[in-house]
This record gives sequence, C-alpha cells and structure tokens, in this order.
Amino acid sequence: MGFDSKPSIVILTGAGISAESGLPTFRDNGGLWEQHRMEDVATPEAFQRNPALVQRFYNERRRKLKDVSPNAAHHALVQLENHWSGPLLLVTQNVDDLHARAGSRSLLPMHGELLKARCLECGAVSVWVKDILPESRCPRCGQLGQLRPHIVWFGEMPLEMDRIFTALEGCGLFIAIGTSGTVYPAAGFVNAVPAGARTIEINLEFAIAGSRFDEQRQGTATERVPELVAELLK
Ligand code: BJW
Repeated sequence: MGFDSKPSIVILTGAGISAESGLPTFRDNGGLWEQHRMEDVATPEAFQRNPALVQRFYNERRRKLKDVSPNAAHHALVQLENHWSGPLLLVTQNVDDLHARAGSRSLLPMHGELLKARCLECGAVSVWVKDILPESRCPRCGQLGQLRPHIVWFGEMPLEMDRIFTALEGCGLFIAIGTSGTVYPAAGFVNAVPAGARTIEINLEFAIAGSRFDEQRQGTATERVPELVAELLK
C-alpha cells in the first residue's frame, strides 16, 4: 500500500540488514555474543580493564569490512531516499559502513562507526581504517596510545539523540529492519512516533508475544526491503 502524500520516514536498521553481506549479528546463533561476553568487549569498564582485548575485537571487525559489500537491502534504501519526496532519516545501530558505501546520505550511525577513532586526550574523532595499536597517534593532537574505537558501548549515550527523537516525533512512517529490539534507547523508538504514524517491522523471525508495530513482515532483509521500497515508491 502506498501513500497519497509523502510523510516523513524514519528507518531504524540493526545487524540483520548486514547479515546477508556476511557480517555476523550479535544475538543470533553464531552471533558475536556467542564468542565474546559483551561485558568483556563492549563497555567502558572492559576497555579500562583490558584495552588490548577490546581493541582486538574491533580491529578484527574493522579488517573484515574490506571483504564485504552492501547488499540489496542497503541499495533499496538508497533508492527510497533518492526517490521519496518527503523527508527521510536512516538511523542505524550498525557500526559497519555498508549504508554509507551503498550511497545513503541522510544517515545517522547512532552507535558510532568502526572506521573512526576517538582520542581520549583531545576528544577528536578521526577517520581510521587501520588497526588501532598502542603505538597509534591521534592525527589531531599527536598523543600516543590514546585512541579508542568511536563506538557507543553499554552505559554510554548513543549519538545525536535529540536529532533522532525530533525526527521520530514528526514522522508518519517508522520502519525497523533486522533488529532484535533488545537494546535501548533504539528499542523504544517505536513508542516515540505520533499516534497516527504507520509502523512496519521487517525481521527474519518475530517473538511470539504481541508486537508494538502495526505490520510485521517476516523474511530476509534482501527480499523484504526491496519489496517494501517498491510498494512505497509505486
Ligand atoms: C535478520 C536477518 C536477515 C538476522 N534479514 N533480519 C535495563 C533495562 C533497559 C535498558 C537498560 C537496562 N540496563 C541497561 C540498559 C541500557 C542499555 C541496554 O539497552 N541494555 C540492554 C541489553 C537491556 N543501553 C545502553 O547502555 C545504551 N545507552 C544508553 O541507554 O544510554 C542512556 C540513555 C537513556 C535514555 C536515552 C538515551 C540514552 C547504549 C547501547 C550501546 C549498544 N552497543 C552495542 C555494541 C557496540 C556496537 C558494536 O560493537 O557493534 O551495539 S550492543 C549491540 O546491540 C550493538 C547493536 O547495535 C545493538 C543492537 O543489536 P541488533 O542490531 O538488534 O542485533 P541483534 O543481533 O540483537 O539482532 C539481529 C536481528 O536481525 C535479529 O532479530 C534477527 O532475527 C535479525 N536478522 N538475519 C532480516 N537476513
């Protein structure tokens, strides 16, 4: 079903949209949290306790980005952005660069980006495509060994929350793709949209308990997202 006028769209993506590109999700079978305890690699305390382990976890994931490419779901969202005449904001929980590489422009990576490093000394955020090592220097202030991955860990504030909630509160369509909806604040975004807004969820599988979305479309992101985009642009 299409729209008569063009409402503002907010799209939230999670690890499921990149799964078919070859990047593991967190909580599925074979996911990242099966091999690593999230308390050991994705908290500020873990980084203080064992920076080498945390850097290795993110260095390995950063290296892997070279071997993967955006898939049909990432590309379909670019089509939607290019042809939708209303406002559109793509909020991703993913730290990979696949939306950006596909060509999404109105993109907000709320949990940070693997290809950036942040300096604990001067706060500068720099593009960083290599491993972060003890001998790495901040490109801005030159300090040695003070770079951390530009990633939002548990207990830290996700990025640009004001901009996200402003968009949610003004949207007419909210679409969540490939996220388990277990991590807040993203899991609560569906509750922040106006009462009349349409809400659609795409996922490989759904919990049996009731959903907070108007529509649930079950299937892979590479099937369901291009389908939905074609419907919306009809
Ligand atoms: C497919 C598919 C295919 C597979 N096609 N689909 C107690 C109660 C409530 C909240 C809290 C609490 N205790 C602590 C909190 C807060 C905490 C939190 O939510 N914890 C929960 C675990 C309970 N949150 C925070 O700390 C956040 N900060 C915060 O809250 O600040 C305060 C604040 C308050 C109010 C407003 C604003 C701020 C920070 C969260 C940081 C999350 N960081 C991580 C790791 C870092 C990034 C990284 O290393 O990559 O981000 S955790 C991890 O989970 C990662 C992801 O972005 C995030 C979400 O995971 P996602 O994407 O949903 O992946 P999965 O694996 O869970 O699901 C994949 C889905 O895809 C599945 O459903 C599959 O079915 C599906 N799928 N293949 C379609 N082909």
